[in-house]
Amino acid sequence: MKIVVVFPARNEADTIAKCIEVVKQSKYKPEVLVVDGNSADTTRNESLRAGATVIKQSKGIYPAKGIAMKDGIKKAIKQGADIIVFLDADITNLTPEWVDLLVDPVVEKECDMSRGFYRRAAYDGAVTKLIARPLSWILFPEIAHFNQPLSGEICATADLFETLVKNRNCPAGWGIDIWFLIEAAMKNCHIAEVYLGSKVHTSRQNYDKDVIKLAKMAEQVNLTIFKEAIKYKRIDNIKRYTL
Ligand SMILES: Nc1nc2c(ncn2[C@@H]2O[C@H](COP(=O)(O)OP(=O)(O)OP(=O)(O)O)[C@@H](O)[C@H]2O)c(=O)[nH]1
Ligand SMILES: [Mg+2]
Repeated sequence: MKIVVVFPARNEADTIAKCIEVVKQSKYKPEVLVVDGNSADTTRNESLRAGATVIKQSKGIYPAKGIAMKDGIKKAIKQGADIIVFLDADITNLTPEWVDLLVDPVVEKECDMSRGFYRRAAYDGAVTKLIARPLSWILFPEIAHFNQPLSGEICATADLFETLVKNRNCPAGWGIDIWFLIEAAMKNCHIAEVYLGSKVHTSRQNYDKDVIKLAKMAEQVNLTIFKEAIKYKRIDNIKRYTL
């Protein structure tokens, strides 16, 4: 059983090497792949030094987490992956058990996809709290029970990921994480949400930059959910929800 851990990474030189070293200690002895989004820092060299394979993101648009994840899936499948695990590359308290906890239920065929959830700092997760969860409750009750519908910690069989990304509506940007969740749920996949403890990641260093980033994220997540709602005929009676 070959497990490949994929880190989409853009300017994560401070954290990526440690993340790679940590996941390599998982009981699954995964291979590690970094999809570099044209980082201006030493992300690429740090990743190679830590023993990962590095590929360059295929399209030069940013933010493009969706493109990076799609590229990662294609490459991991070429490498012979049976199971693919995505993790964010900016996590400072990652442990090997995160990989084990995400992979266990997929290996044991308890589910087709597993997703991490965690305790977060009060200021963290604004787009989750203000957009992803309320819109899920309104439009996709199938996923309303997920604590972290925008979690970037996602594990699934390579077969499932390959099927999902064949869809040409697969989003290029921040919508990808909830898109995987909605699409898998609508295919009646079994999806587990696995508790990973607390998540500490490097952000919130510059208020203005963060707000601009969150606004873009909010726009892309909204767009993804509404496109899915149209696709699954959930918003023909949207008036019902207006105040
Ligand atoms: N290749 C690639 N990776 C990206 C891109 N945008 C984000 N990432 C990576 O995707 C992961 C999640 O991005 P973050 O910026 O941490 O997103 P977030 O955790 O929702 O936001 P913060 O709260 O600011 O950390 C990180 O590993 C990023 O480096 C991109 O355009 N290309
Ligand atoms: Mg982050």
